[in-house]
Amino acid sequence: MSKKVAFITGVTGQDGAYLSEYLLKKGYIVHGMKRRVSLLNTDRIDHLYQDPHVENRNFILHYGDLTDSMNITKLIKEIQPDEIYNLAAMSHVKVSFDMPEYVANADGIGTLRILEAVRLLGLENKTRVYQASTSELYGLVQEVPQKETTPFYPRSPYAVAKMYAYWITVNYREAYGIHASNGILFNHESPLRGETFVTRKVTRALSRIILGLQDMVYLGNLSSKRDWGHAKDYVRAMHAILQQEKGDDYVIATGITTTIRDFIKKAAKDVGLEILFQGEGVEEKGYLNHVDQDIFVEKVGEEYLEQILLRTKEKSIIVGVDVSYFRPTEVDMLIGDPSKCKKHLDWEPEYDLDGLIKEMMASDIKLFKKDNYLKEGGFTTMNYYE
Ligand code: NDP
Ligand code: GDR
Repeated sequence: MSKKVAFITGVTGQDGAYLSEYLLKKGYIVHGMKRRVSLLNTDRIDHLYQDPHVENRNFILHYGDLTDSMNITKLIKEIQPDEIYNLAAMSHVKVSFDMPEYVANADGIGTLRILEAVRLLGLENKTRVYQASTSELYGLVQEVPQKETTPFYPRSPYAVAKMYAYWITVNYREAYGIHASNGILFNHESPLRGETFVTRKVTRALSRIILGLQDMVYLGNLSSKRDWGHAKDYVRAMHAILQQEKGDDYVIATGITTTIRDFIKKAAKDVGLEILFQGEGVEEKGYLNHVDQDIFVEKVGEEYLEQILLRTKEKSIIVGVDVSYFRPTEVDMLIGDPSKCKKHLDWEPEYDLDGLIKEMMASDIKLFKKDNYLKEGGFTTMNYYE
C-alpha cells in the first residue's frame, strides 16, 4: 500500500513539530510549509530534517505563506495530499489587536485559500482538511463547560478571524462535500510552546530566576482561567479527526480549568519555590514603576533556598503585574467539555497539568543552564520579556 501523504501548514510551530513527528512515526510522507525568514526558524523540527539531496525523503519542506493564493494552490497541486492540516496562523491573541488586518488575511482568508484550492484542483473526494479552530471562539462566557453547540462570542481580532475560518470550513463541507473538519482546541502547551504565551513565559522566567539570570517577571491579567493540555496529546486528536468517516467538528479539552495565578504557583512549587500573592497573608510591599498594585512575594523551598535568598534579600518580589500586557477585551474563563471527542475519537489525554508543568520546567531549566555556560563564555544570550 502506498504511503499516505500529509501537508502541514505552520510546520515550524509548536503543533506542526509534534504533528510531523507523530505522522512520520505512523509512516506518512509529510510535506511542511514554512515561511521564508531572514534567520532560520526551524529549531522545533531540526531533528526531523532530511538532506534534499537524499532520495526517498519522507519529510519535505516548502516555502509558502497563507496570504499567497497562487503559492498555496501550486503546493497543493504538486503535493496531492491525502490530508491537509492547516495549523498556520498568527496565533498570539494580544498581538492580533496590533495587526488585525493581517490576522484577518492570514488566519481567516488563509483557510479559504486552502479549501478553494482543494475545490479548484478537483481534490474534493481525495483530500481531507483539518482546520485549527480554537476555544477563543467562545470568548465572552455564554455557557460552561463549552461544547460543540455553545454559541461563539469572539473577543479579539484573532478570534474573529478564526470564526470566519471555522464557518468557511463548515460551508465547504456542506456545499462541496469536502471531508473538512474543525478541531476546536483548548489551550495546549509544551516545552516547544512559543516563548510569549503565558505558560512558557512563566516556566522560562522561573527557570532563569532560579539560575540567577533574571530577577523577576512582569505579567498581565492573572485572574483569567484556562483549560490547559499537552500539545503532544492534542496532535493525536487532530489525526483522529481526519480518520473519521465524515468531516465534523470536535472540542478537544481536558475539562479542567486553572487560573494563571495557580499555574504560576504550581510551576514554582515544582522547583521548590512557594509564591504567595497579595491577600494570602502577604504584606503589601509597595508599588513598582509602571506596574499595577498586585505584587507578590515568594517563600523559598529547600533546593534553591540559599541562592535565592542571597539574591532576594532586599527584593522579594519575583512576579509583577504590568497593565500593558492586558488585552482590550479578555476571555475570562475557558473550560471545555471533551465528551464528544472521547466518545467518537476514543481520545484521552495522557498528561495532566502537573505532568505538563514538570516537563516544561525541566526543559527550561536545562535550556538555561546551557545559557549560563554561554554567558560565562562571553556570549550574549537572549531573553524575552514580552
Ligand atoms: P504557533 O504560533 O507555534 O505556530 C504557528 C505557525 O504558523 C508557525 O509555523 C508560523 O510560522 C506559521 N505562520 C504564521 N503566519 C503564517 C503565514 N502567514 N503563512 C504561513 N505560515 C504562517 O502556533 P501553535 O502551533 O501553538 O498552534 C497551531 C494552530 O492551532 C494555530 O493556527 C493556532 O491559532 C491554533 N490553536 C492553537 C492552540 C494552542 O493552544 N496552541 C489552541 C487552539 C488553536 P513562523 O514559525 O514562521 O512564525
Ligand atoms: P491565549 O494564551 O490568549 O489563551 O491564546 P496566552 O498564553 O497568550 O494567554 C492566556 C491568558 O494569560 C493571560 N496573561 C498573559 N498572557 C500572555 N501571553 N503574556 C502575559 O504576560 C500574560 N499575563 C497574563 C492572558 O491575558 C490570557 O488570559 C492561546 C493561543 O495559543 C491561541 O492561538 C489559541 O487559540 C488559544 O490559546 C486557545
